[in-house]
Amino acid sequence: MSEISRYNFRETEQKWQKLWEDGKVFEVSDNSSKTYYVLEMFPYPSGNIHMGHVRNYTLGDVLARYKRSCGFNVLHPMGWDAFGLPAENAAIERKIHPGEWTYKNIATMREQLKTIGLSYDWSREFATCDPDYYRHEQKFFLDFLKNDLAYRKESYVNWDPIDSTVLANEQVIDGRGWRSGAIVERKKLSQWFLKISHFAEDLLAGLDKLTDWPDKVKTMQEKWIGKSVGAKIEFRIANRESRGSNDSDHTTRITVFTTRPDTLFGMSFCAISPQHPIAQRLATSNQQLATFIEECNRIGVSEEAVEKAEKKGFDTGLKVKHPFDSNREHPVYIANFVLMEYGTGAIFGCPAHDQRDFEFATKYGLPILPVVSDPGRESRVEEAYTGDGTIINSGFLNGLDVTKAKEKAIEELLKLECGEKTINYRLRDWGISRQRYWGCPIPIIYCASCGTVPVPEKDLPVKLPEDVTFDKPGNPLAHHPTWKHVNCPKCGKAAERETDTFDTFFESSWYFARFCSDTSDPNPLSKSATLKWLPVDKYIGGVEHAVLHLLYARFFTRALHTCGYLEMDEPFKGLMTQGMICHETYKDAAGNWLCPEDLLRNDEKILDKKNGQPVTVGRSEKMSKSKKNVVDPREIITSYGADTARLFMLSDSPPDRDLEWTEAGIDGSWRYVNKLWRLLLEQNDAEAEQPDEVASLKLRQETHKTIARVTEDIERFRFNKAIARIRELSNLLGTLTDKNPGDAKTETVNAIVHLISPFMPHLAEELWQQLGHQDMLAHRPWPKADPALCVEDEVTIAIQINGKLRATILCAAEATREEVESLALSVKNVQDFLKDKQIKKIIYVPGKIINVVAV
Ligand code: ANZ
Ligand code: ZN
Repeated sequence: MSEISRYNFRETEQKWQKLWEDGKVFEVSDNSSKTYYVLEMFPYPSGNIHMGHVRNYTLGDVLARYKRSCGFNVLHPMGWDAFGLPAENAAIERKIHPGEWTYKNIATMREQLKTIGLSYDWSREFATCDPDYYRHEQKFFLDFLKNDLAYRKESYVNWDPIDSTVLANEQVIDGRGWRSGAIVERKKLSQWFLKISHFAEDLLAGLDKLTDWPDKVKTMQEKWIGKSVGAKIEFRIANRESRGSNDSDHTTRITVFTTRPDTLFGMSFCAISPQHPIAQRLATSNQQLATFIEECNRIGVSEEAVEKAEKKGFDTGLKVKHPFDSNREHPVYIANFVLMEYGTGAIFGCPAHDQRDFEFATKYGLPILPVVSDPGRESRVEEAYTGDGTIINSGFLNGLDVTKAKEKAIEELLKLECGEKTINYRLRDWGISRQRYWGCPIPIIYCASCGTVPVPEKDLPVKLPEDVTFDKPGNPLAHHPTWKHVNCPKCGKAAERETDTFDTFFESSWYFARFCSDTSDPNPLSKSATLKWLPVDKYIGGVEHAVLHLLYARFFTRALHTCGYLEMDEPFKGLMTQGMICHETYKDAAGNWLCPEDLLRNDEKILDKKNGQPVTVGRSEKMSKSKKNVVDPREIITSYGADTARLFMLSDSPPDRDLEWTEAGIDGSWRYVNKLWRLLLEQNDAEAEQPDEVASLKLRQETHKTIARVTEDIERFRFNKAIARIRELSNLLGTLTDKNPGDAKTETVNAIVHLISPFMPHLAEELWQQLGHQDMLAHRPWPKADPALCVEDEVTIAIQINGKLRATILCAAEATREEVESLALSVKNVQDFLKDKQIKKIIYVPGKIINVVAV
């Protein structure tokens, strides 16, 4: 037997990475129509890869490699989501240009990604900050304008008065700007919007067809779209100041949106938003009211902030008439909990059946009249009843149930011409203007004479200027001495560019489609290429993108379809959301977080390396810099190799679950890699003897069953199970010491090498070569299981009745409990014994005994 050398992962991994790259092994070919598109959410080039990236890309890589070996023409590209705020922060903090910082990071991260051995087609790589990429989205924007899918309007934003910038809702923490700490204000700004609301119904209906998406993501999108069926009701203002004949609707009526027209008789007030036109008008002549509105504006614009704030109202003195009873009049309040951006910006309040209205009515001493019978009324205190019931105290609606009463109320409103059925969506149009430098410039010019003028297509791209400074707060594009000054494309007079840039979600809304064509293609989206590749067969990424990114991409696909660029509506056929990577947390005696490297492991004890003090071990949490429980993938790959890291990531838990990173786990994977190396090469070395027929058949059966199961497991994204099955087969091979299965061994060895190749591609290629094969494993077809060798084993099961053996049956070893039970109960002898008895319980010992307890 020749000496088997130790597995040298460093040399091996580099060797194969180079061979794959030099041989352009993973470059997509155009010669096969059997296509498969695997895509992982592309990274933001922050500087270094983290474990979450490694998991995400490894999951995609397994699928891509597997599908390729199944004969698919696989598209598996990678690029960079390269615009964004961190680059500007780096510019401020380190005085480095955002572009330079970004491209440097891309170079670093590209090299780091290459050490993982991912089967990307790097020829399609791009960064979204390349003018060659963003010029296309400037063109899309112009097309959206033409197709009435983009518009400009004044809207309220969260404004940070210190950084003089708009903040996203997520950047407002406890009412303060996340960076400056300044109290955030509401401010009215002119912003560009994309009309995602135009597709609200279609985006909702489309979810039903996404059968290969996780339910939780679909539910989140459904909630986000937030369809509410209800009614619009117009209330006449009873005591308005007379203004003569040119009264607008705003001075004579208040229109509300309600989902509960059945509760109209329980109404006790109307409330309008502080930003409602009536409120604004009244404030011009009422200082107290103006102050109240100003206070409301300080809450910020997010629904959450409004929800949390104490409910407050301001009585306008106006009264509205009840539509069903002209004798009733109700006060009109301005209330801080009414959002201008939802429905009509006005409500009617029914305190008995809405908790917020209840609190409001209690605070301001307004009547609380129940109109839906409440079975638990006696016990309910200080609480609105929101359940179903029979309508009471409601004139012509009395006696109806809630659903019927809603219909009847709407019928009546229609007759009275003061209301109608309506559908409202929570989904708002997407505000895409950002007062930032490091984003795609919005291709618009403002001219004093011509107004808003789109940049002519021939002048695209509108490129970002290179010479910018970050020494002043606010947007560097607005400060730039020359950039924004242009001549109006229409009249030629001096005009100014839009200095806002697109929200960075704009870039990630269509990158998957750009990957379909060669980067040299001057068209943004080639029809034949997108028809060939889209929708993406499997999209893999974090569940944190369940709404924004994934919804925007679905919207963009529809919008680009409308504009004639694409032929389909859904971008992602299949979606897989991976779990997080977690790790234990550690704190020193003073309560400060400690990194895993700061620890000294002494027997059972864990001590602080600095001072030998005991360390408190906390629960496992998502790896994060703030808790210092991160493990750097670069270190893992340097000390164990990429395959070991991949193996651990894939085998520890199912892809959609959280993964617990442990040193013991990575060590275990390392040992298995080495064991497999020796085991498979040893088998190859064994001398030929007279084979044992029984052992041979048994091994062949196990091998083919494993092929079948692993194939099925990969198809179903059960990578951890697939690996467990391969381990079982390799264990079996390792225990075949006294029997000689002959050639079957070679077949098993080859199968194992093949089956591990999507998971541990370097190790597999090297083994394949060491076993004497000339070709590359990446070019070989996936092994096929022989069905004749996959028949399941049968087991004999004893059937007992009250503990006494009455019969035996033969069952497939894989049979479920239900199958075994029904088979057992169908046996004649068993039926005879049970004839006059009643079955109390059936106890099943899998694969052995079934005991029927009967009296
Ligand atoms: C009267 C009423 C009576 C209501 C009742 C509820 C219960 P969803 O389901 O989320 O669509 N509403 C309408 N517009 C609003 C706004 N701009 N800001 C704050 N609240 C608003 O909720 C619809 C309900 O939310 C509407 O139905 C309205 O209150 C309130 F027993 O009208 B309801
Ligand atoms: Zn002009």
